[in-house]
Amino acid sequence: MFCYQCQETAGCKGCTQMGVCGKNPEVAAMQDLLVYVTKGLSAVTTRLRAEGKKVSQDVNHMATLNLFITITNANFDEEAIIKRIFATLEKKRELLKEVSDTSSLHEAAFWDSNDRSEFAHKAAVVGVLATENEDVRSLRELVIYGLKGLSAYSKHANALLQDNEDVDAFLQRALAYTLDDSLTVDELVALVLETGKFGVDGMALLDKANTTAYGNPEITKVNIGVGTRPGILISGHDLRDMEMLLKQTEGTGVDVYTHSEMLPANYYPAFKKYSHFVGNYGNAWWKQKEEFESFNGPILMTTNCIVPPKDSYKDRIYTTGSAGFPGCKHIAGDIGQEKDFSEIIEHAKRCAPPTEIETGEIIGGFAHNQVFALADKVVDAVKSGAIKKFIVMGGCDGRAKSRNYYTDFAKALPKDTVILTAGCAKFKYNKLPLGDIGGIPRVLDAGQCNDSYSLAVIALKLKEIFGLDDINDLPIVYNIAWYEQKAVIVLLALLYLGVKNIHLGPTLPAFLSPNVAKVLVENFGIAGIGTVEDDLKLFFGDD
Ligand code: FSO
Ligand code: SF4
Repeated sequence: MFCYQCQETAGCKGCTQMGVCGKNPEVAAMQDLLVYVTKGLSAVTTRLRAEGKKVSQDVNHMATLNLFITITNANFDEEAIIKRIFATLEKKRELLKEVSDTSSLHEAAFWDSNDRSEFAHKAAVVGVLATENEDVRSLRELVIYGLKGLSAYSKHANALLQDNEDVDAFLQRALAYTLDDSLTVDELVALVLETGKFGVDGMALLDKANTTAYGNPEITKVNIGVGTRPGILISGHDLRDMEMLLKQTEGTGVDVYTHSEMLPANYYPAFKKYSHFVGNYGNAWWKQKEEFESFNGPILMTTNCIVPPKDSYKDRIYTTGSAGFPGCKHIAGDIGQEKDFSEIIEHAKRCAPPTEIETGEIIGGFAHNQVFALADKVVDAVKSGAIKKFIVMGGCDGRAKSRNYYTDFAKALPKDTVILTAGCAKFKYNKLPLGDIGGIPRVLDAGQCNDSYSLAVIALKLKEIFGLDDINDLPIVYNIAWYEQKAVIVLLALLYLGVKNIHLGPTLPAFLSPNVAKVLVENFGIAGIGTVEDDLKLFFGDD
């Protein structure tokens, strides 16, 4: 196997024996093949569109779910992945018949097999290392990882019956381009930026889907303690699953708690009305081994990040959507269908209530609409000098000890600074007593990693209010933590919006070749992180 798509990749180079995430070589191979057949499908759909033919939403959804399944920590179930490969090949076979001119289509458009014993052999020659030139490989993978993140966000919007054909058409076109040996390095760099553009569109689509369905996030104090009744813990990012779970648990005597990236569900008006929605339990994804144990009840994983479960609680894990783990029950349900969570609810009734691990409250809900409502206050604080700078510290959390940097950095920040965050990175500092500035909390949490879109919208609004020409003239600096491929699309979206000098940590991606890293450094000022002391000097000078 060879996989280097996430920040925790072995030795900052690549996982070759076994994934640090727990992905084994067999699953890695089937994920490589699923990406390859999705590229083939995309080559066919891209040709169909060029011929003026329509591609159905079902096919768009197939492409996005396939990529989503291959995101870090989402799906470890080899059999489920093999089923997706067969379904994709079948769909590709059908669509290929509709293509008038198949000349010059890549081999991936034609590759087919009804025999799963051929899959491992094919997977071995179509993985990441199939591209020999390391710069071309780096750029192709940068695009593919961005597209994986975009697929995840698209899928969540699709679940709320929102689609954007332009985003899907781009996604498939870009994926097909990663097969194309005639593309120059400059063309691939342009494709990277175009991916960022569609990243903005994809996040905007999801923002619209979420806020249309559930209202605008609002300032909320979230309980982090526990109740006395059995509970279900819901993790991942899918708000439609959250809605179905809340509805189906109502009046059953079972409470609902969010975990990790589902925390922001607490900020939505539509979810607040459920009195059995108790609050958030625990921290970021990587602490689940301890926290799932002490939760005592069943856990529903709606997306990544799954840590291979311990036997002691494995029978309490359920997956749905893109998520999967062998031996854990998967709850089916396509877009537009009501999922049946009754088995999880019955399971919860047999369990003890959660063991309390924390008490108190955390505050969040600072997505664009809420921040705009506070705009006068924020602008006054900036004008008066009460707020000197905003630091965007969104992104992901992870196991690496080096990530304690973010806790130390947050603690050491000057008291006249405000952290803007989104994604699970916040768990490194959202329980610190950082206080407020004239009533404005010093950590403003917009929501999930996709709500980084809100941070961009806020930045653009501030630029307008202050009458600036350049987003980089705002008193905002970027010190972002990344882990998996959703963070890649967020990064590409920020680059597309013209944001410069983003610091990315705790390490730079292994998939950036030295030359590609140089392009990012020279054109966008991308940099890694140093020590807290050095970085504070860098960001704040002698202020
Ligand atoms: Fe975190 Fe996992 Fe949301 Fe990621 S829970 S790491 S960037 O899936 O998507 O922030
Ligand atoms: Fe390794 Fe990350 Fe790939 Fe898992 S997703 S195999 S940890 S690079």
